[in-house]
Amino acid sequence: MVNCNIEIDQVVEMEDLSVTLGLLPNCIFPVKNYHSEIDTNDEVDTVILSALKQILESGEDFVNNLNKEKELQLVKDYQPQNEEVKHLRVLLHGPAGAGKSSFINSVDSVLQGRVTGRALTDTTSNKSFTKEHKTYKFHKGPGTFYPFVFSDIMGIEEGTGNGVCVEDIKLAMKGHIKDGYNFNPHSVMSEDNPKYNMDPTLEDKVHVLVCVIDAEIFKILSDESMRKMREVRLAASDMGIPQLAILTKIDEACPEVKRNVRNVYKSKHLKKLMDELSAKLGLSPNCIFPVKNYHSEIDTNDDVDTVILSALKRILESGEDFVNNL
Ligand SMILES: Nc1nc2c(ncn2[C@@H]2O[C@H](COP(=O)(O)OP(=O)(O)OP(=O)(O)O)[C@@H](O)[C@H]2O)c(=O)[nH]1
Ligand SMILES: [Mg+2]
Repeated sequence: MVNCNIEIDQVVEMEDLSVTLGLLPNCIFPVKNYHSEIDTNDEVDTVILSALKQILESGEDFVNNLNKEKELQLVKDYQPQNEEVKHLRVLLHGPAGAGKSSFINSVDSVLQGRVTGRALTDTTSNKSFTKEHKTYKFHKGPGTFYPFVFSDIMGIEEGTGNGVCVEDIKLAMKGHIKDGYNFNPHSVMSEDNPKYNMDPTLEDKVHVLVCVIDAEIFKILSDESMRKMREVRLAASDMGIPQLAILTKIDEACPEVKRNVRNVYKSKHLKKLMDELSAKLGLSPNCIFPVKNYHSEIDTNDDVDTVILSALKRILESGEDFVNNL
């Protein structure tokens, strides 16, 4: 970026300067410095501020990108210390439509460096779209995978006979549910079901439980849905499984974040939402991560990658602690 003084009578074509300097025209700012004035004035302030704002934003982009690369490298280098565990298993649960499948796609997108959509998502229904238990591995290179997997399940819904049965989530946590099992909202999986895993290994069992919840609707979730989520949480606590939460759709909940995802940690509205969610779920605020999923984007970008990576990093750290203390 060039801080270029342009005399009023000296007409400098920005395009020519851009060619001469080899910089894009939007990286060049015409500035009139204070040099002989006694007082400041609004017009001069405005051109100076406009250049300063861009300078700061470019610096922030650079620092954010360094952070993103650092966190991405940590994820790429991650290997469970416990040699009995080839991969950590992360189970996502939460209300229907909260963004569980989208979060799996978002993690995949960050790791692949392009927007992917392996886990099918749904835009219209308020009933659970995901119906079966499915494990997602993430490609690291040809024929190799990251040492963590995500399990996607049916969403929690209000009322009996709707959404996943809480008892089925408990079975999933214990590793009893094989991939391809179609959840039945009316009845809990029985031991004679062919998809019932009688003898789960350490890798079939869940090492981190992540509650995925939509920032837009969690305040109006019924007491019954909250009760179901609490029951899952208490069962996980009994099993010693670490728990985190992801607050999705922060772009819809906060206009500042919609404008720029980087405002996520500055938004007072979001901070308030996180505190409320913390009280509702009984999870401490530092276990709740605001996330904007990739849902309509064509390309990945550093800011969205960064919020997804911070959540992913904490998920892996929690799982690592758990498997090291078995
Ligand atoms: N704006 C916005 N939309 C999102 C975000 N995350 C998910 N969505 C949208 O929310 C809708 C539901 O997302 P899903 O990922 O299918 O939700 P789910 O939790 O898997 O839902 P079930 O499978 O029905 O339990 C889709 O239309 C997504 O595109 C987000 O962070 N921001
Ligand atoms: Mg889903």
